[in-house]
Amino acid sequence: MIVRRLKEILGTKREVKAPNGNWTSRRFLLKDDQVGFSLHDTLIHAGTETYIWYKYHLEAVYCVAGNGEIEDIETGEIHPISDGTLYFLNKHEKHYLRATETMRMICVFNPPLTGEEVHNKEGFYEINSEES
Ligand code: 9YT
Repeated sequence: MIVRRLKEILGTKREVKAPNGNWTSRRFLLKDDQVGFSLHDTLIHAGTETYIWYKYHLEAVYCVAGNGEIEDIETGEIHPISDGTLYFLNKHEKHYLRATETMRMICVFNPPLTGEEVHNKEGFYEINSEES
């Protein structure tokens, strides 16, 4: 059994901040934990807009606090997000994530992140295809 608490993650390598300051990701489970996915408690900071395209990952996101919206760039659809909203990027959708009020999101990635990934210029996390 693995038991971890947020206070044990804060200030360690498992707390990853976006270089542009838009989000802070507290990574509870990573590839090394060998559970087949990674699980993060992520804050999307108020007033930010982030372009994201998870080219290699599937991501499920469940909002437990705050509010904002996600825009599917291809369709132009905008979905409001608040406590109790789940979205799942099952088609690697390019999107904008906007936070009106800081959003706390529980994020699950498959394949799992390995550690300290941040978005590259194209908005995705690199992957080492030999590893996964
Ligand atoms: C919801 C989302 O994709 N936010 C960006 C950060 C990412 N989820 C992470 O690494 O925790």
